[in-house]
Amino acid sequence: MGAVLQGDPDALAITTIRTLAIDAIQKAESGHPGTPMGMAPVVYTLWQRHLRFDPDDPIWPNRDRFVLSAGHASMLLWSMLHLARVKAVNPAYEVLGEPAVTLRDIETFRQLGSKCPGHPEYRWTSGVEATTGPLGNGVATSVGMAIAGKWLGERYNRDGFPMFDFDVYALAGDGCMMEGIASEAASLAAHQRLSNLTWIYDSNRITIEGHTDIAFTEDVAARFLGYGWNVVVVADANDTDAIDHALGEAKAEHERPTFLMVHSHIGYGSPGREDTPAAHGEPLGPDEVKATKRAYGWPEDAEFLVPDGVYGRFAEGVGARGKSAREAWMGLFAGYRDAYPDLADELLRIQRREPPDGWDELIPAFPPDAKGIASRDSSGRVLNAIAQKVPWLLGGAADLAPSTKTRLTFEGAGDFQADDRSGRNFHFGIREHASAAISNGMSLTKLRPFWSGFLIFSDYARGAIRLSALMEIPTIHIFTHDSIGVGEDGPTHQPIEHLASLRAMPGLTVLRPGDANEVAEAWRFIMRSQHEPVALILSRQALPTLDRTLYAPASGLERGAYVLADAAEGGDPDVILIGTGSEVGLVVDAYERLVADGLRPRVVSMPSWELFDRQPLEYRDAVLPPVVLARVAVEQASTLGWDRYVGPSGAVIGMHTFGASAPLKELQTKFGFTPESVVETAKGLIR
Ligand SMILES: Cc1ncc(C[n+]2csc(CCOP(=O)(O)OP(=O)(O)O)c2C)c(N)n1
Ligand SMILES: [Mg+2]
Repeated sequence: MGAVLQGDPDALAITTIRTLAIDAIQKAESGHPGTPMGMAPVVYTLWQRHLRFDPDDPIWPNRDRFVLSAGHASMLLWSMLHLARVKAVNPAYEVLGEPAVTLRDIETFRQLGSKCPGHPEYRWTSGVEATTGPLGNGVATSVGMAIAGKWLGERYNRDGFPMFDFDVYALAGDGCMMEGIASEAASLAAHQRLSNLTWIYDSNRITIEGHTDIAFTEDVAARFLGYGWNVVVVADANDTDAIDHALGEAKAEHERPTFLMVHSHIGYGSPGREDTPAAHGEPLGPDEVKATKRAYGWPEDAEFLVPDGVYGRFAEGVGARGKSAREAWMGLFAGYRDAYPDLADELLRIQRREPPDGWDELIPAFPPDAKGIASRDSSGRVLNAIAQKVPWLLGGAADLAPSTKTRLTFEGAGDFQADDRSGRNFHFGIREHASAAISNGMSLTKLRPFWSGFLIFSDYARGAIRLSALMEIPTIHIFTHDSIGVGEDGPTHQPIEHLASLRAMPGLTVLRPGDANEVAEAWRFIMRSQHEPVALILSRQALPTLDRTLYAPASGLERGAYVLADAAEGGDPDVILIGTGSEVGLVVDAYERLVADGLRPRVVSMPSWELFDRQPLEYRDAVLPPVVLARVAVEQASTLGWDRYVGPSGAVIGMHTFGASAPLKELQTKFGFTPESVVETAKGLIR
């Protein structure tokens, strides 16, 4: 395998990174060689001379993080993980002896089963800190990691015990810089003075359609200066000493995040492709591969070559530094455990994604109340009850906390700011997409973050919500003002298709609790989830708190749907009314009217499709007996998808248009969300 090549060992290592990328992409006949070729020296210098990352334990809590925001350049990361001999970790967080990425994985880049997929996939390949590819999201996620680093340091560091002082690095391209989410996140990172954060900007001035002159002519460095970043420019990506020096400057900066702008050449070294858009996303082609290897002084026929000494070079650099840093930390932790057993216990629980004992002790039970309480309000109360017991449950809103009721109000909750890193209330600003991505970054650092906004604006955050689902991380997305129930604000603020679109997302659990006690159960589910993001959907308007001595207990929520009220003994119901969220109270009202009319209705509260779909068939059939075809679902939202629960002969009372600006009562009448209309529809179905 190995071959003796002469030359500077760092230069050999850098060319190995470049040629592994070139060969893997050529063999796969797909991929993005240009940026691995251009940025290999930068990433190599970062890892070799600065990154505190132990390949033998890639989940060590105080490791520096490296996020490849330019996810299309994945071969750069695969080469690094392979050459640094990073070890695999299993889902139980155990480090395995085997490599995270083998040469064989690189040879099967982009093929089914390879640990080297097209873009970095968190969970799939150890050493990947975040799933990236949707441009801009990686850098925004890195802001959440840096925030988490500051918060963890404040809570857990003690004199002589710097348990958390890690740095976060993200590599971004022109595309990341153009995306709005990066601007949102950069603005907040500067406001928060995240000096532990460095973004490396690969300024190669090329994107897919051509030179950036066609669409991107702003002064990016000036923009970051304007945000309040420390801006450092490196004129040549191949100048490893200049890169080293710039990274040192980033490290020495204690007030601001650092924006390290590196001028580079996409496809560096390829005689025919350098500085062209073709280098971005096409294999070089067999002839150009050879020509490029010749230009590098590399054997032109060698493929997937790792010359003798290259693994060793990585081991002496990132390997040795990472090992000694981790070992020192482990020693520190042993002392910390003795001195601060409670804090050490918290740290271990955080790593295992386990809440503290007694986390649910303060959750209130809500007494029956016909007037009721808005689910945003009951959620705020439950959240505060849990957060008092779970110090690392923290978050905020995109400038809507007074409306979303997510503020933590108990003594000492505080506001997270540059001058108070212990605060647990976050002001994300009016930046929904970044709010979700930053929360993802906090969750990837094992905190338990929530963020909130109006359901209508979940669209703005959708890219990052999707990544939380793809990564299987338990980010808590809270959305209030869930329907036309918003009333006077009108159609711009009334979600219609949002529930359907969130339910369409694999891996995201959508919870729309129907009263205050279902809200409490929703939070119990959320806190038990370790790998599952949720969208918690809450009302602005009051919802009656059901009398659970008359109706079934709210604990049925954990099964997604449950029989809330049923026909008297003696056989199947003659109609099933299904409601979610604010419509549960409505169907209960209709139920009482049908009972008074001598009929045998059943009410099913269905706060979560996803949880219900997971139940065994037996349970699902018990809730929705196949013989009962008369079914009415009521939801103030798009009807899309409800046919699977009501069947071909059922009915759905839902929204088929946008809403309107008017008081809620008038809207309910206009759009048919009245007990009379539910009763009439139900009666029409009963044969
Ligand atoms: C949000 C998003 N939009 C579009 C794409 C498709 N895309 C992938 S790479 C790319 C161009 C990126 O240019 P740049 O960041 O400069 O990377 P370089 O070509 O320099 O490697 C585009 C448009 C994407 N991955 N994500
Ligand atoms: Mg570019």
